[in-house]
Amino acid sequence: MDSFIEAKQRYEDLGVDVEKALTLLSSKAISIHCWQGDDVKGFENRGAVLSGGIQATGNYPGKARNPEELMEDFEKAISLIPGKKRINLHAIYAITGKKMVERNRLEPAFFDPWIDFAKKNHTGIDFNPTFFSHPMVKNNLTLSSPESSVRDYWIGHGIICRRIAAYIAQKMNDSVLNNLWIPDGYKDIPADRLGPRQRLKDSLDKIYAEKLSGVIDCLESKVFGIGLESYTVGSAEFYLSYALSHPGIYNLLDNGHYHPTEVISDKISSFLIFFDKLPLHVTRPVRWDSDHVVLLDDELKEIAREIVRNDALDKVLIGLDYFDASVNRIAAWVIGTRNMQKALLFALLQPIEKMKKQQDEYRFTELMMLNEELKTFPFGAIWDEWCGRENVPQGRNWFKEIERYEQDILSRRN
Ligand code: RNT
Ligand code: ZN
Repeated sequence: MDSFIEAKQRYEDLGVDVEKALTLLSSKAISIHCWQGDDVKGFENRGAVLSGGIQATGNYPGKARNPEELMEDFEKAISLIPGKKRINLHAIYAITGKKMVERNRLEPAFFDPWIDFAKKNHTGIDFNPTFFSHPMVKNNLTLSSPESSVRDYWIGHGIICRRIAAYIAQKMNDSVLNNLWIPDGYKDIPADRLGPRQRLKDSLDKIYAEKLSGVIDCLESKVFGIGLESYTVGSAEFYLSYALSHPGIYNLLDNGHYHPTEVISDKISSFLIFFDKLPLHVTRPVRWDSDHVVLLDDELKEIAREIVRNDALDKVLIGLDYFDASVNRIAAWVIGTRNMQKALLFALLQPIEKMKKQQDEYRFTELMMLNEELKTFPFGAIWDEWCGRENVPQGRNWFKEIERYEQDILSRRN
């Protein structure tokens, strides 16, 4: 018997509608971050190194060196990933030709090649201003700097990036998530915690003053960065409070931005009660915010279960955020994105109503049993079927394409 039919029967015996699960999975877009392709370097060519307390470690050969190579690599990755996709851009990926353009002078047209790329590949686009890897980041400070010239520079960048996002939204006839993350913080115990946060609030008010259509604004908090271990201006409480007091601005959860034993799966339901959208950065922190490639681990499955069982596939905007330079970068995209989708499928194949009922009727033993049995259900056969229907390689067959691409294209770069 066909292994899909057999697997489907097992799930249907539990009351799970497998066809409905596959339809829902096909309709959920994952926003794939362009910065995995070149270790968060971008195209500015100002010789700046990655700053802001984040780090891409490793030196796997063949990284993309220019827009053409990054797009070529991205296209390869996209061809091996099933389902709906969005591409997530950062301002430093502006295509300015040979011109060196200041971040507060970026023009929407610098993103036209990306718009063409997205249309050709049938993806959406998301956007991020870049507040790091730049000489105007003074002492790791941007929007909260005590120097008004520094703040003004970055406010200008924030304003222009929202306009770029609005331009992309209009050209794509789709909304664009515009996520703001700043590195601002201190290595050692600050003498003043309030001042920087007050200045950040004032800067944000200026950035968000303009009403724009098509842009979904969000703010990303953090607990610490490398070299910024003692204090982060844009903390979880700061941005949550800002978002709650500014309708239309959302709080993004990056699962690498909390204490090591703190998980975001438990936070999702609370956000869903108070916000109509919840953007995520899905990553894998290993001991710190290391941004390892997303694996199909327990927390990823729990995040997916929270999204699915709370009927929040439309509300939770899933974006990925990792940058591993120690492995084939295209494979990193494919593995991480497919894992996010596997986790969603795993969640979609759970008899949710049955399990909620078990909880409400205090049948905890039965719930524990079912949860454990589901772990060894024939999930792989359903996954392979979906990949086949989506016209991408099944199982590990996609890796042959990576090997060929590495040999034909990546090995020629140095
Ligand atoms: C940094 C944040 C942020 C960046 C990207 C490149 O800790 O997670 O989202 O990773 O903007
Ligand atoms: Zn992030």
